[in-house]
Amino acid sequence: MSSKISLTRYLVEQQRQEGHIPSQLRLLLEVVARSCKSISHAVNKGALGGVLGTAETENIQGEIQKKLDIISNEVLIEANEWGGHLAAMASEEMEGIYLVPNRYPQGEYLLLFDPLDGSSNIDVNVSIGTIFSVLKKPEGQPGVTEEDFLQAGVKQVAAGYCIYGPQTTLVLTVGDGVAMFTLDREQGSFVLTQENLQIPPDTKEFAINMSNMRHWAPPIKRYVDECLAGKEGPRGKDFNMRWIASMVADVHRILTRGGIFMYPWDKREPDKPGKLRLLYEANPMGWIVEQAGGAITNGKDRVLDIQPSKLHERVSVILGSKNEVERVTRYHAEAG
Ligand code: P6P
Repeated sequence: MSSKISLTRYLVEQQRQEGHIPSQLRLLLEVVARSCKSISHAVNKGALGGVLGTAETENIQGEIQKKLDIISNEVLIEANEWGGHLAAMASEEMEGIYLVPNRYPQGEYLLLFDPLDGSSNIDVNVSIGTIFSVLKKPEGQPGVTEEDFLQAGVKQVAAGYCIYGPQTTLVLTVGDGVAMFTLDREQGSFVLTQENLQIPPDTKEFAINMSNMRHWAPPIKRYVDECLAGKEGPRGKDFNMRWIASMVADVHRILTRGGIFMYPWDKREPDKPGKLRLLYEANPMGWIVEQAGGAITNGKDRVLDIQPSKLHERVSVILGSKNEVERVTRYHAEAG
């Protein structure tokens, strides 16, 4: 009988073999995984749990919060604040950072998360997810400030997401490839179901919100027009299109079978580089994609090299199959 490898065993073996995961980081990742299990339980209850609909409040992004946005944020805060592995947290749902209360021991890690990405899909029963990123608190100065969170994506020590779909699946990297764990509801534990995921370098599937076409910059328009031209066009092959409006679900598909995901700059908000957030969406998803052999740029530069200037910084995102991302980047360079 093939022995099931739990998340705990996987992390212990990673710690033992690769030295990638100090004990404090392993503990942190297990607490985050348990938080995702609780969020999955609340999401799966839906109307039966009275958790659908809006909370009549706005988050820092000016977006109306769903009840589950707030529940998920609270689950992550309450589960992680007492363990002694964190110094502070930052969330898409909160304006400022959350310092671990003095009554608890302080740790050396910083946890950033989008507690429930794709909220517009909650009430229509389409996959949503939690995205998380772990940084080390900079050495030296006592206490924690927002500045400590402003680290480039290459500084991450762990990144992952949990998708709440037909299965609840946790996807994780600590810098040694990408592993996938499926929640075994009978055991109540995440079981390793795939490791060393690899994104095919080529694809016939692109993901973008086509309703924004008239707002795109020329290089994006050129790339999508060529995909739409199909085998009679310059690409010489037909393309398929997907857009789930849930980054976690689109990225999960790309990790599983390849593809390119684009949320580019557009002229609706010319002073903003894009819609997605750098610290708790693009960086964790970008590291996972790179660890699986894919690529992520903002059209010009590698996203993980970007030095953040503020906590809720936004960024243009082009990620997925390496050869397609490089093509889009080339089109930006040719456009000057
Ligand atoms: P649009 C969800 O709100 C999100 O941040 C991502 O998960 C998703 O890819 C994108 O926004 C969808 O945006 O403009 O198509 O609704």
